Amino acid sequence: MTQITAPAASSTLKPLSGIKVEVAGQAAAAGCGTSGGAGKSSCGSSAGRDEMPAEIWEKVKNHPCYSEEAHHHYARMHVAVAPACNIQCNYCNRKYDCSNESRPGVVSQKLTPDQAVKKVLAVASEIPQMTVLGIAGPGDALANPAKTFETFRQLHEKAPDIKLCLSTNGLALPDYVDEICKYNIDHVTITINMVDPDVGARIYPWIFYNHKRIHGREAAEILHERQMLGLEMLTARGVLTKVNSVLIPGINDKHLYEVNRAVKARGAFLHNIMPLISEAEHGTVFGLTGQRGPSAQELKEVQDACMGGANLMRHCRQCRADAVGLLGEDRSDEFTIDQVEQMDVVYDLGKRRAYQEKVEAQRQAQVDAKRAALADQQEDDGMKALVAVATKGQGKVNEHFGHASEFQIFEVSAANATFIGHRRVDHYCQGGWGEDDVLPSVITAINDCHAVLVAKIGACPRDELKEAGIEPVDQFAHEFIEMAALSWFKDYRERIAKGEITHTPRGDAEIRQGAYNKAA
Ligand code: CLF
Ligand code: SF4
Repeated sequence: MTQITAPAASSTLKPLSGIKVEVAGQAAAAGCGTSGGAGKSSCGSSAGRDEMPAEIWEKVKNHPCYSEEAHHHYARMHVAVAPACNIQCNYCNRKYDCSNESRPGVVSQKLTPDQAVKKVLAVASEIPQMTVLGIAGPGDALANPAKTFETFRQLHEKAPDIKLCLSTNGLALPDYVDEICKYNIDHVTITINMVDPDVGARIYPWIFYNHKRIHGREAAEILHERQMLGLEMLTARGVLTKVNSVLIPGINDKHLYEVNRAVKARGAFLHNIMPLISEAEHGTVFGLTGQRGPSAQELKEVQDACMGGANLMRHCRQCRADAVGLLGEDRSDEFTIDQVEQMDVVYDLGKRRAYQEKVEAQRQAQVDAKRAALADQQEDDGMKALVAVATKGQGKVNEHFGHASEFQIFEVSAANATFIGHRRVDHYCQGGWGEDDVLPSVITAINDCHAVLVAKIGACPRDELKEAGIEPVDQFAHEFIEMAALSWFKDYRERIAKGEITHTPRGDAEIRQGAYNKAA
C-alpha cells in the first residue's frame, strides 16, 4: 500500500445545512465542548478526565466505546431488535450481523422490545459493570424505529443509570433526531464510509428512500447528504456522535482522511476506522469478488494519517448485534431468552453504584501506576516499540498466553504507552496442552510486536516466540498494563544500551478474519 498522506491543498465540500466545511483547512475550532470532537485533538477515546470538559467526561467515562480507558473496566450489551435495513452495503449479507457495528456471524435470537428490556435488566443485575445498552442491528436501528424506540423508552424509565446508544447508517437519521433526544439517547454512531458519492457508488448498490429503491451514484449522493445532515443535527442538540468507517483497500483507503476532516468539522466526537471483514463464505459482494481487508500495518497507517482531525477510536471489536460483556468478550450465551425467563431479576441500583465505585478506584490506581512508570523513564529518544498484552480485563496483564482469544497492542515509548489495536487469535491452549498448529497464526497476528506480556506461558511457545523475534515477558503478571509495558520498555532500552540486544524493526501483522472467539 502506498503511503497515506494528508492532502496538500484544502478542498471544500458541498455545504449542506449552511455549514461551510473545509477539508484539510481545519474550519471548525470550537473547543472540545458538547458539540463533540471539533476541539483539541487529545480529546479522543484515549483521553482522560483532565483532558476534556467535565460534562463530556460524565458522558464518556464509563462508556467502553467512547473511552479507551473505560473499555478495560466497563461492559456494553446489544439487543437485536432491529432486523430490517434500508440500504445495501457491499460488505453485508442480510443473513449476517450488520457490519457497521457487528462482525459477521448470525444473531442467535432476534428479540421483541419486551424481551430485550427483560434481558437488559437481567444482564444489569448479573454484570454490575454493564453500563451501556446499544441497538446496533442486526439491520439498521432506524429502519426499525418502532421496535428501537419502544426498547429505549422502556429502558429510559426502568434503568435510568444505563447509557443508551444507537448505531445507524444515517439514511433515516434526520427524521428521528427529536425522538433520540426525547429518550436521552446520548451516544449515536453513524457509519460513514465516504463523503464522495463516486466512492459511495462502489460501496452501496442501492438505498430504499421515500418508498423507492434508488441505485448507483444517486443513491450514494442521497445517503451522503442524509448522513451529513443527521450528524449536524445531533451536534446542534449536544448528542455525542461517533463515526464508524470501514476501511476498504483500493476503494476508500485514501479517502478516509477526507471523511475524517469532514466529520470533525460537523462535530463528531470520535472516528472509528475499522478493517473490512471480507470472506467468500459470508456471501457478501466484496467477499465473493475477492475484495480483501487491510493488514494491521495498512490500518494503522490510515489511522495515523488521520491524526490531528476527528479523534480516533482504535479499540473497536466490531461486535455482534447481540454481544454482551467487555469489548472483546461475548457472554451472550449466558443470557438466552430461555435463561432470562427463568432468572430472578433484581435491578438494584445501589448495588450497581457501589460496584462501580470500586471499579473507579481501580481505574484511578491504573492511571497513577502509568504516571509513576512514565516518571521513571529515561529521556525520550524517539524510539517506539509495539507490545502485545494478554488480558481478561481490569486493565491488567492477567491472562495466560495459551488462553488468550485476543491480544491488546500497545505502542510504547519513553513518552507514552498507548493502546493502538487488538488482534484476535485462536486459543493456543486446548484443554491442557498446546496446539502446535495454532502457534504460527498467533505469531502472525502479533508479528509487528517486540514483546508479548502475559500472566503465564509454557516453555514451548516461549521458545518459538523468541525464535520469531518476539520476547515473551511474564514478570509483570497481574500488574497494570501501561505500567508493565513501560517497565519492560525501560529495561529493553537498558539492554540495548549495554549492547546485550539490538533494536530491529518488526514486520507486518495479519488482521484475523473469521469467527468470533467466545471468552475463555
Ligand atoms: Fe454498541 Fe456501538 Fe454503542 Fe458501543 S459497540 S452501539 S458505540 S455500545 Fe463499540 Fe462494538 Fe466497535 Fe461498536 S466496540 S462495534 S464501536
Ligand atoms: Fe448491512 Fe448494516 Fe449496511 Fe444495512 S447498514 S446493509 S445491515 S451493514
